Amino acid sequence: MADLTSRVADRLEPVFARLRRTSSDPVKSTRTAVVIGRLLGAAFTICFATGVFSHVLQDYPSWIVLPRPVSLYRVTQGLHVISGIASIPLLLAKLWTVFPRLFEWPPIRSLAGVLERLSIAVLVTASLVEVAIGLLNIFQVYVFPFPFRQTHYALGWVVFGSLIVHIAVKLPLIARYWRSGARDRPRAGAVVSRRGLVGIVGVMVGAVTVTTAGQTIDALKPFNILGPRKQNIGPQGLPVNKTAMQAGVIAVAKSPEWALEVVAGGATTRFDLTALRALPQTTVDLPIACVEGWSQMARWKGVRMRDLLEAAGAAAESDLKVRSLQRNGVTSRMEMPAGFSADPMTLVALELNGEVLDIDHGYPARVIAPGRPGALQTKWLARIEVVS
Ligand SMILES: Nc1nc2c(c(=O)[nH]1)N[C@H]1C(S)=C(S)[C@@H](COP(=O)(O)O)O[C@H]1N2
Ligand SMILES: [Mo]
Repeated sequence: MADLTSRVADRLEPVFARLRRTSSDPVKSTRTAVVIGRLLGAAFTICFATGVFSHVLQDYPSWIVLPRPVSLYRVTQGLHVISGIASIPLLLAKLWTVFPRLFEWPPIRSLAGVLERLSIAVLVTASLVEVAIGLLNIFQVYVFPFPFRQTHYALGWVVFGSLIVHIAVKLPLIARYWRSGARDRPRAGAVVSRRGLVGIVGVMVGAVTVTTAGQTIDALKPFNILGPRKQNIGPQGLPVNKTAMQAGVIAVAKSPEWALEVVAGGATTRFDLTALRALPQTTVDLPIACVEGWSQMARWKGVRMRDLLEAAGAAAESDLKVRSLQRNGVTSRMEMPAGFSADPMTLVALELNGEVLDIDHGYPARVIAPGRPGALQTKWLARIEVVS
């Protein structure tokens, strides 16, 4: 057995040595790994914090009602997707830099060394899968056989947890090579200087950011080449997440029989469009901020949720269960904590940007509330039930 191991090792060592030599480059130094690592660490930290925030908000916790500033979620989710996209070139550059270390010899030196390599394997794998499924989600490709949000969230903890372990293990090196004066190896013969490399990575980060961030940052709108949803493009000047056709609601939404049911204390009150239009109308400016990273401000007009609840004999401040005409899918139902139902900016909207709601934006009536993820701004309302 020992004989076999040493024979395998004898064969493997020159292979590793060759791979190490061909993949090595003076620019792939510890200092470079630290320089790119700090940028990647910053991007991952922003992405993780905003991601946890978004995940928690989507579970309608009544203990976290944050309606102001109205664009808070727009900013945090914009940052989530921007930092996630920016982390992709950083991650690739980091892997390129440390790749030769994969072929260090001997590969197994100590138990601590094995554990460290395992934690790096987890960090690398989880990071690659996390950014890949995140990217697919931005492009609305839900091909994976698992629920996106829960998987992306769980993996986020794996990435962040193993990142903390990685940083802790590498702390002495990080401290030594943090400052720009730190020199590690002579750099003659490098394919590119460190400055050059950081410059190239910077240009790549800039390019992917500028060509996508316009889906949420108004000033970058003209450069939004890759973001799938374009600001101001769509019916009534607003992008559409899912059309009425895709949701299978055209006939029911256009039916003259339509009426919004408000269920409170065992009694059901039906409000048809005429009844809704007869209630006091309020206009608010509120953004749609989609989890997929696009967002846009819009002007909505309709009935305040609190006014509607009072017209149905319920308290303005009520926990609600909201149902869409749409039959299936997570967006067909939504819960609204009392903190939002009582908010003077929360509307059952009937109009968008000065016109009767387009069918794709939720005609005859939709919810629009301040500071909530787009996925909770339910379109094609059918029923609002007071839970408590
Ligand atoms: N019934 C229903 N409501 C819905 C959705 C949906 O698919 N079905 N999509 C939600 C999502 S994810 C977003 S981002 C917003 C987008 O609103 P818009 O399509 O009017 O721009 O609507 C939300 N309301
Ligand atoms: Mo969304």
